[in-house]
Amino acid sequence: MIRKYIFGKPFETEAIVKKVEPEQGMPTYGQISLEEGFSYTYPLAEDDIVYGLGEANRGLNKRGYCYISDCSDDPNHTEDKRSLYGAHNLVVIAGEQNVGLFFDYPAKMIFDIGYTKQDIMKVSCEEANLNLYVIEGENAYDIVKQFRGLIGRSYIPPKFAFGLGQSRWGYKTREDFENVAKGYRENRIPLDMIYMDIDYMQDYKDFTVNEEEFSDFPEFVQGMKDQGIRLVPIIDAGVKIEDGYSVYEEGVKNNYFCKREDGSDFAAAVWPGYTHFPDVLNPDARRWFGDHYRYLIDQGIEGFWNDMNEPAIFYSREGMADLKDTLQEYSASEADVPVWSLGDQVGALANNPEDYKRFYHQVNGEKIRHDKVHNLYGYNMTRAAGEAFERIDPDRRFLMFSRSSYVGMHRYGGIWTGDNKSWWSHLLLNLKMMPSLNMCGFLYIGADLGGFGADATRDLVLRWLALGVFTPLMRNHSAIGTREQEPYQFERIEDFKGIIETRYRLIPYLYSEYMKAALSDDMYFKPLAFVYPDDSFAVRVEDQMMLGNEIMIAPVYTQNARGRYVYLPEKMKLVKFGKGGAYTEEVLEKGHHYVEVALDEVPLFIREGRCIPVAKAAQCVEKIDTMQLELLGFEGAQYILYEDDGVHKNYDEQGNYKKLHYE
Ligand code: MIG
Repeated sequence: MIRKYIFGKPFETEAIVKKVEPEQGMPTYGQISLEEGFSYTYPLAEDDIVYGLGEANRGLNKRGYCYISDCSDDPNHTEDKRSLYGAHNLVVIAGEQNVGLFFDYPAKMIFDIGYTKQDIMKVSCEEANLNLYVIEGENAYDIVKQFRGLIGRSYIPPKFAFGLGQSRWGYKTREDFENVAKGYRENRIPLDMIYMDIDYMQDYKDFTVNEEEFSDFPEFVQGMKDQGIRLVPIIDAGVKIEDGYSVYEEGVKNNYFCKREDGSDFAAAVWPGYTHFPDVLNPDARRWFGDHYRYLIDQGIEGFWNDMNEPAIFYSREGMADLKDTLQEYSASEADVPVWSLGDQVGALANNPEDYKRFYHQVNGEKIRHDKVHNLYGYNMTRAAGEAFERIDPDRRFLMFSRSSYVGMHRYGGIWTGDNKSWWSHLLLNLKMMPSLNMCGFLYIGADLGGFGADATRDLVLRWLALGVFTPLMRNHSAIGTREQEPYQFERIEDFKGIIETRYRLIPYLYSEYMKAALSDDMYFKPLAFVYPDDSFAVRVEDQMMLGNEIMIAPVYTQNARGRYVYLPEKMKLVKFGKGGAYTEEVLEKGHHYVEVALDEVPLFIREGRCIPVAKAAQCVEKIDTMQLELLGFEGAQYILYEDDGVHKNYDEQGNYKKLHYE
């Protein structure tokens, strides 16, 4: 049962696709106050669990902290952070009373979930202009499924996007990319994608390629494809201000950039120097920006990642002018320079909330200040691309994922979780975030495996890859200046190869479960609580997840551990995949177990009475032989395999399903 309540004059975010007739009056759950902006208060019972918030910090159960939906470019995801890159305003309270709440509001929103007062959840925002959806259901899982029906089908990538991707900020020359391909292929390690970070562009200009390095780009793209590798370029939000650069000139001419109050184009410095932001909330500008992806598609590109779309700002002209004034005052004065506050002032230039009040969008003839719709920017940049793909090649799927997002963007692309660090705690954060993202519709998801910032160690990369085996987006990415972390940079490359081969062996199953989840508005990663709601141990487990309908995963996330404790809510078969196609199997009874896991192993647990298909490893997704599948699990079980060509959109055909029997 879904009820909609309208407060004030909401901005239509288009997060929801299903029409719900609004109710009169106030919801029966919780207390609403419209005295100072908007606030919603809900008393939490002792055993209530609060799920949701998608890409947010900390645990699966959000109780006990305060989170703020305010899309932020913050590369330090420490435990005290309240905002990350996304804004996913769904919370689901599970307990005696089960209720889901979606606050469809595009600006900053505060979720105080038992932080100020332990037993009170208070959700608030500055302006009482929003749509509130209240979902009643039997349990949290049921509520999530209803919510997913409301927001529309999740994005489906091409099948090659289930292969491994290698990335690093700093690959620049043609040779750099060729060396990555060589590093993989010479060691016979599977690989499907190499990501191109900002250095492939000419002076960081969107929709350009550095001509000197890539004199014949289509030939280079094709040469990689011949090795089974797709190149996936990055696109940044800001368009460089430069005379003669056509994207810039078109945008200026047609008023497609975000403007200041006085009507001039707003300038923000990012990688290219000063840039303008395409006004992707304006349908005409969105169409124009999206059409530019064609430039790379025409050269053989089939996928993209959208970055810096919170949008991130290093500094604005206004911010820089203020700072220069301050510095001048200091230099003219005899008094001591307050060094600490000077440092803070310089730091505050970047992603300054004041800058978000300095530019405007044009939406359906209305001028809207950016801060009032801030959380919709990344969503609409990615939507620009998604809508363009529909026009460019309506039957074809493209790979697309974004850094910033809002609910609704899940229909156009996936997300990666941004600039994590090579820390063990971030491996665990990666795991905990996945089901929450699924609740909000984001299925094609993953973190930078091995960690983006800071120096990785061999064991961390191996353990993180062993989790990445299961995330739909499996990509090793790292920051410039950090230790190189491609598999071939470490000793005993065969250990990396073994783990990555296990991914490829599991792709028929992972893809099939992804597709089933996407096609029925379901989850790919579920908390144990959603499958075993009556098991009091299972409902509190946050470091193990259900994947699809057959398996549970329990990655190792501590350094120097030889294994870990795992809770089995029912009898399961533990399968440990090792190198060279080897695996061991063991049936374990319901209960707590210590499971040994070597650094080169990938464990998974098959539920009683079920089985999964496993293929032979291959060098890329296209080479996986899905006619030769082995079944693992329990005798007598059967599995319905979903399979399609992985390229087109004929998802709903009967022939895509095949019944497999374990005999
Ligand atoms: O200011 O393009 O999150 O993945 O490597 C940093 C360079 C900009 C941030 C992205 C990261 C990417 C990096 N970008």
